[in-house]
Amino acid sequence: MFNEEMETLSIGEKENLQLKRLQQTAKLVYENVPFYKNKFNTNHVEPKDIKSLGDIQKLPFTVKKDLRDNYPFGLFAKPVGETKRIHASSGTSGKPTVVGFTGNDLGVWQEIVARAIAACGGEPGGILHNAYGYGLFTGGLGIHYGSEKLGMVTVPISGGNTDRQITLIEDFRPTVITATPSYVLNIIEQMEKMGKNPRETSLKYGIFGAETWSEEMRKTLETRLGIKAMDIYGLSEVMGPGIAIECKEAQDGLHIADDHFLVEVIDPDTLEPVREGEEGELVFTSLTKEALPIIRYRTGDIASISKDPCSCGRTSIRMSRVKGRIDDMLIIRGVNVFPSEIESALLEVPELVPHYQLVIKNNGAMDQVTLKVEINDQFYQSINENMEHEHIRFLSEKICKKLKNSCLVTIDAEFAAPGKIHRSEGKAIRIVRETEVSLSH
Ligand code: DLL
Repeated sequence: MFNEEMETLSIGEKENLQLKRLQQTAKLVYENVPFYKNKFNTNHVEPKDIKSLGDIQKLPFTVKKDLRDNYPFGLFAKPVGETKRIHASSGTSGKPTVVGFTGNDLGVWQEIVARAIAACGGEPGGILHNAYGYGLFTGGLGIHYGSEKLGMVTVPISGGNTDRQITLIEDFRPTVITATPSYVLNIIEQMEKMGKNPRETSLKYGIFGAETWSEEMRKTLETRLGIKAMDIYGLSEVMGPGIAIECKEAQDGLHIADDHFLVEVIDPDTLEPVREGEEGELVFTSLTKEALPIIRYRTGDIASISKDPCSCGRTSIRMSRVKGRIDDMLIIRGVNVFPSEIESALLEVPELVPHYQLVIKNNGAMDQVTLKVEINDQFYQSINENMEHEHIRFLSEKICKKLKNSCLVTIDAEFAAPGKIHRSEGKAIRIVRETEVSLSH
């Protein structure tokens, strides 16, 4: 069904396999992608120079801009007619980044997602409710085919239409739900509004990712939905969901599918590797991809890796939860803060619900940031729906102190009444320019 053997290879066997595949990949791109041939030549490296895994450092990095500059198919190693499917990510500006898959690539992707779902408790014959968006985004279809490969009955509900999601969860009785963590929170709240108890559904496991979320958010979702929640990581440029997955046994770091992807962690400023366990930017090289093999792709995601064995028995390298994207790091009076750190602090304040946005007023060397966060219903009633109430001021002081203690920054907090902060149906938007604040009135 899925390749358990690969998940428990000894380190030596794994490294032999990785080296062989790395050499093949280097040859594939050198011979078929002019962009890489030029870059290899500039670095004075040829595929035959890759004699050990450490030699990967001789190879050039790839960044998102390289995909954009070669839009749409310029980095493909196969004629587009020989591929089977195309996905794309919209990005914030300019052209989307386009990625392609051969039949073999799709097979590998299915397998790693099937492995991932199995690691989280999914079983053949069980029902999986897939609320990741279908379409060019890799979340929906990526999970879909992996789930089918595992033998799960797959409900392709996609994101949105929350009331219908709730009806189908009640009627079909799935055991696994897959969605962004922010959208799951949205579903939970809607259930509660409808007078239902989210803990009473048939759901047992959640597989959440595609956006940064904190350990505290995990606890919140697990408690409110009565499930075990696991983190799934991936990105379209490297493949899609399933590059790494937490196991339900340990819930402690994400197992990287390192038979298919080689990971490095670098200092984003010096581009030098950091020591094992230290945080840095994740960099991935695909080892088996055919349509769009990718060399040393700088993800922009901050995490660390560990080679320590996991209690579940898998031997793969594990990565930590992603702390955030380098682009999303705020520098507030000289202190670096990620939205996920602010989220962790907010979740400890009982008057709040974790719907928040960080509004950047001035994006120069120093960010001026205002936190917009929603208060919960109970608190809203206790202040008679009066947002000028003096308890709001007390709450503001309390949050300021909390953020000062836990994140070492001073951030002004503004409050929104329940339901007033934009709800996501996919990836939540946590950082907004002042002109883009999405408070609905
Ligand atoms: O988000 C693929 C995916 C779909 C992953 C469904 C997991 C579940 P992209 O749209 O290309 O692909 O966005 C990739 O999303 O570089 C990270 O910044 C972020 N991201 C993905 N998974 C996680 C996660 C999909 N578990 C970008 N934790 C990545 C934190 C994540 N950030």
